[in-house]
Amino acid sequence: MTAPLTENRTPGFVAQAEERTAHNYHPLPVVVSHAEGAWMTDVDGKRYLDLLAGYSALNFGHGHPALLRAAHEQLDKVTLTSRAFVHDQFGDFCAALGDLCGKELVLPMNTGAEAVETAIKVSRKWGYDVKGVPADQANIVVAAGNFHGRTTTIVGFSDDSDARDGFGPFAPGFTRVAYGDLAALEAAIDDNTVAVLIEPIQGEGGVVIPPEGYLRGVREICTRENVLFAADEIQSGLGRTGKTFACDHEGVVPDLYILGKALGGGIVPISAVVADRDVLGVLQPGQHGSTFGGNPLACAVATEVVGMLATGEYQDRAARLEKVLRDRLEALVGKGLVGVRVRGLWAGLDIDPAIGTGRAICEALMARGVLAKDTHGSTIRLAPPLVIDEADLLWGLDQLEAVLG
Ligand code: IF1
Repeated sequence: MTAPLTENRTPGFVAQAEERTAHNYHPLPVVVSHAEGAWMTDVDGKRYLDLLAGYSALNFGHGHPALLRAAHEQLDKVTLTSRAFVHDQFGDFCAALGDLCGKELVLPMNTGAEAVETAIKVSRKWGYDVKGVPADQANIVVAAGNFHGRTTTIVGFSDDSDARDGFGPFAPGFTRVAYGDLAALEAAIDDNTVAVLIEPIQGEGGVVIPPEGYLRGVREICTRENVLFAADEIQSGLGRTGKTFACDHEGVVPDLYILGKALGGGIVPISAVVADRDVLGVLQPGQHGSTFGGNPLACAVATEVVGMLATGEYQDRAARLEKVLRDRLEALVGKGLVGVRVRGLWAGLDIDPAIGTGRAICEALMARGVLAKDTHGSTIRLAPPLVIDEADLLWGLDQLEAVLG
């Protein structure tokens, strides 16, 4: 679709997209054509500050030079071999990611949901082969308010009716307990429990941070009960909260790290389950796989991502800017916000319903050149790229203050 830049090209693109796609999203009417760092530019040349960062898939911003360089170099060599063969990017990626996590083995997949499904399969097989759970009797404890992806297994243990209703029947073997409640979690564990699967901070739930000590409690209970602790760090991990992993805030090491989103640098989907040999070693050839899992292009970019995280500079930056974010947002409580939760460069804002819905606030922010996303009801999640300039972050928060005012 081409037209002179002078006229407003957005409506045509919006209508075209709406006409030819399933309506499983209700996107804001902005049509992005370019992006760099924390900024996106639409088809009419208007610039927007990106405070969503692809739901934390763009922790390093749009078009990070080192990541683009890694992608461009690999594009001209080989991009896909399948796992029927080895390739020269694979071992370096697995070693680098395993070292970042302090674990022995890596199982690469593509999407977050695939990695969560992989963690569920591996945990069950570990239960049967190692713990001695009777065949097909394994259960996994999950948290209320969870979001782990959109497959039917995963939505089957969701308590979000939008995500779940209409997609049954669902897989058995999951027990849901209140998030943050260690007594409920302990009570839900029985002899057939093979894993506890939780987000260290719940993203879709609106950046819900559990009580201090919760993650240590989960760790202690799982160790004592011989149950795997599977941490879904797909959104909370890789620098977002000011640490490499959200579990690091409590000094907790899970048995399985489930990673995705930013691992692909905002360029290519790659996810992974990272664990020691006593867990991932339960898999034998032919028992799990993926056409694109661990492909050369994704591994080349992800190895660069891991290298960037190994310096700690992005984590430190998120930790430093957390104070800026927290101070400005907490000052808005009672002035349009009724609740704020902040950890690193990640915030959940509860909008005063009297002011408007989360969607209405996001539309008003869009008119001011800021892009954010509402989650349930009147909560908005802010997750800028970790590379955002402090001045740009402050400008974005100025726009939020103006919209709430
Ligand atoms: C959508 C939510 C966020 C995730 C965690 C696994 C996955 C996700 C903690 C699955 C994915 C995405 C999915 C996307 C919007 C976004 C989202 F609103 F859906 F819930 F971020 F909060 N674990 N989250 O956050 O990863 O398969 O998507 O690669 O489905 O609308 P995926």
